[in-house]
Amino acid sequence: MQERYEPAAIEAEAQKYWEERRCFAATEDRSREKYYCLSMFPYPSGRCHMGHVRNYTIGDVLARFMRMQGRNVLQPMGWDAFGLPAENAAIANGVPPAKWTYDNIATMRGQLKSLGLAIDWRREVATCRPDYYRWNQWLFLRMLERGIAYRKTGVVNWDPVDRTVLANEQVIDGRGWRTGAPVERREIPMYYLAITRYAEPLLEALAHLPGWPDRVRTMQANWIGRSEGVNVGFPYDIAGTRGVLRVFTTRADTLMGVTFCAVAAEHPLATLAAQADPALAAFVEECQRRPAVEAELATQEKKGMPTGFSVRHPLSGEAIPVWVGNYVLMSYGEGAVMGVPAHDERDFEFAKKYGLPIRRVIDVDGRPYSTQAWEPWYAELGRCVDSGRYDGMATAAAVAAIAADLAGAGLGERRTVWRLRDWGISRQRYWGCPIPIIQCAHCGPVPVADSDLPVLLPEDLVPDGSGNPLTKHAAFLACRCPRCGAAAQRETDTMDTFVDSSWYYARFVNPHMHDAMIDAARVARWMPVDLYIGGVEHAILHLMYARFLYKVLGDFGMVPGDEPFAVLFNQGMITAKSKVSGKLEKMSKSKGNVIAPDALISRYGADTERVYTLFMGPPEKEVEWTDDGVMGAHRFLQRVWGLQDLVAESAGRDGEPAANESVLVATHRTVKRVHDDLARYHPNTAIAAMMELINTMAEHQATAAGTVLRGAYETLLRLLHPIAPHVTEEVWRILGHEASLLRAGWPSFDAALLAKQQVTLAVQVNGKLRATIAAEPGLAADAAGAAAREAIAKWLEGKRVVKVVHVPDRMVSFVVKG
Ligand code: ANZ
Ligand code: ZN
Repeated sequence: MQERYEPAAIEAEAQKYWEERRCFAATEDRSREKYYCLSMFPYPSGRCHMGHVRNYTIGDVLARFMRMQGRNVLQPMGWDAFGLPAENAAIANGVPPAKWTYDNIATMRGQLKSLGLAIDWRREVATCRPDYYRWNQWLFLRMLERGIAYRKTGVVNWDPVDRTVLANEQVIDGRGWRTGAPVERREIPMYYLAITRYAEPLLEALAHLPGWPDRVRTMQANWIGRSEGVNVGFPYDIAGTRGVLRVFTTRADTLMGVTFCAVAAEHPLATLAAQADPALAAFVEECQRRPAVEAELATQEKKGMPTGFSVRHPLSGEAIPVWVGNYVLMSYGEGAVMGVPAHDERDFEFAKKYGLPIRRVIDVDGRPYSTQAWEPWYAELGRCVDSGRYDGMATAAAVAAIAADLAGAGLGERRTVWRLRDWGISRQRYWGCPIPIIQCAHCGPVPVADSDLPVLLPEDLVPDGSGNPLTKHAAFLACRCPRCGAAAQRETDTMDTFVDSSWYYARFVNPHMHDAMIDAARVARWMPVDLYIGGVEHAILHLMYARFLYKVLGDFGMVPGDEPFAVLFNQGMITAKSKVSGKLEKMSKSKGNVIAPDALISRYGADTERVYTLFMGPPEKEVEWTDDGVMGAHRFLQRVWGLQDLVAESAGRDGEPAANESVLVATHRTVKRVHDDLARYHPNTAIAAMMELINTMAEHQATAAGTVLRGAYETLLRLLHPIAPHVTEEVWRILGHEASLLRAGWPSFDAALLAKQQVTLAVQVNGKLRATIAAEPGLAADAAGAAAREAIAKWLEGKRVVKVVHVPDRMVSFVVKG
């Protein structure tokens, strides 16, 4: 009899074994195909949570799976170590952010090691260390030289509690994303990175990222927000001054339906009108106090005031009143709109409120139009009516004709407008990478010389809540102007931490290089990242900034290709019943529904934790934590461990042919399934397949041959290794193998043997037979669905799948629309 399954001892042993043999070191081996597996590095907030465990275990499964298949694997880990929480902890506890951060890193590193992740820890980086952030500074200076980084005074979102500037996307419903405080507007000088210069390539490349989830690509495309339209000029003569009010519209075909124009509160015409009108001046000021957030503007109540001015319609010559509207953004298009209440919902609401005329000029399939209430179809494309010579024209033709007529009159041209804004990176915070600039009274802002990098951040300051302590730190502030030599002051703003995380993936390739940011030859070997895993909360900002800086680095000749991440995988959330609401919610301290990874590891072992988090469901889906599930995972591993007995007892026995055949076929089938499941990132169904193999082995434990059962067992250990590395490694050793399972190779299967056993699945689309595919019997619904999709891909093109029906071993049927 084997001893009991004792995870604590087994896992300590296995981890020691890997460490001593440096099993996880990523050495460059150009004879093998590379695989760069990267999980988004964590913020060292204190302790790891289950979200981290899920994220990093999925990555580890793929890294080990690829290793066993002979790929040259790089799987590193580091720390996104600058940022606000460290400062807030400092304010609360009086500990310097540096100490708090380094302590947290030590704790979390220990926790990740206890999970048995196959990480090359020699490559660890922390963005708060000078040997990392000096390259932020170096890169900033290179961008400054080329105008990609520049200084500009701008209106910013000011969080009055954190006393810092927030990016638009850090403002949620008009409040700071972290503090929840209502955001104010302020004007200060800042540094920007010209991401808008890259808007076109950033958008274009999305079409060539098949390894990215569609929804992330859509979110990125919307964020970049390319709009094609027409700039229309409305001439005016106001108090003796002639000019043209320019507006941007995507619906030039509605030009004959314009009944007013609206300008932003910051627009020169608003300023002019406000000079003579105190009520308007007060309204303009009220509008300016609002946060500069677009999403907010879309939903807030529409408000406006007339300027008293009017402009002339560029085609009809009719007088059009000009209003100030709180829903018009100064920073988009021309900061002014032509109001077409009949076909634009915002304009409709505005016109209703202020009694402005509504003039319908688009017919949509002859549907009856009423100005009583807004209907969404009013905004649809259609044909021009009541529009003079444009009557009957469909949208595209009308836009072309109107644009041409406007151009002829010198009052319009086609234009492409982008929603994307340049990236303001200055933060009035202490715990971040110092911006390498010196403020000289004579020369203005002067870049720090390369030879003086890094500009070191003092690590012993304790912020007290009254703003950035660097502004009071004489030793940090004092310096000489690099240009004129006069006494000068250092810039005290630090960089947005998204700068740090925009290029760390490239630093892992040469983390200890002292004389350069990136070793171009080695980066060319490893980049792009083959699999990038992380939460969907990073779908826009982090990924956009990382893609942007990668393109900049590419222009500097430092990295290969033009995209950093070939495949992106977003893992789903783990939920548990909230102690507060009783509902399923994301694990969080405030909900009292957190399960601590360490407690689980010390009770059941890391392998149980890994198996459970992987078995809970497809890794991209949200899943609910259950204690029963944990026990199930643990029992599965006990069974795997206990199979040692079965193998020992059957040794030397020849077995019955039918039993041998069953076990053999099951083994080969499991190899194929596990391989396919892991290759499509579904360890959950791979685990289910292995459970079936164990059942088959148990069924024939008294009748199958010893060699067959042992073969099945050893195959199982290899297949299970990426998922439960410790117990498999230990049993492998007990069975007498010298080398690590990581080097045992990935098992192959006998396709001919499986073909004999295959069933035929019919694949239908909307009730019509479109293909048949051969599959192993008992194929799970999602695996069958995936195989079927591939076979009928062309029938799904441009369609939306509304339903998939799976009849096991017989049919997969798709219902599609569109
Ligand atoms: C007239 C019109 C008629 C419009 C109609 C729409 C529908 P996207 O697609 O997001 O680019 N717009 C232009 N500049 C604006 C600004 N600074 N602030 C607020 N709104 C602005 O949106 C383009 C449309 O947004 C433009 O087309 C304009 O309204 C509005 F039936 O012009 B449209
Ligand atoms: Zn100077």
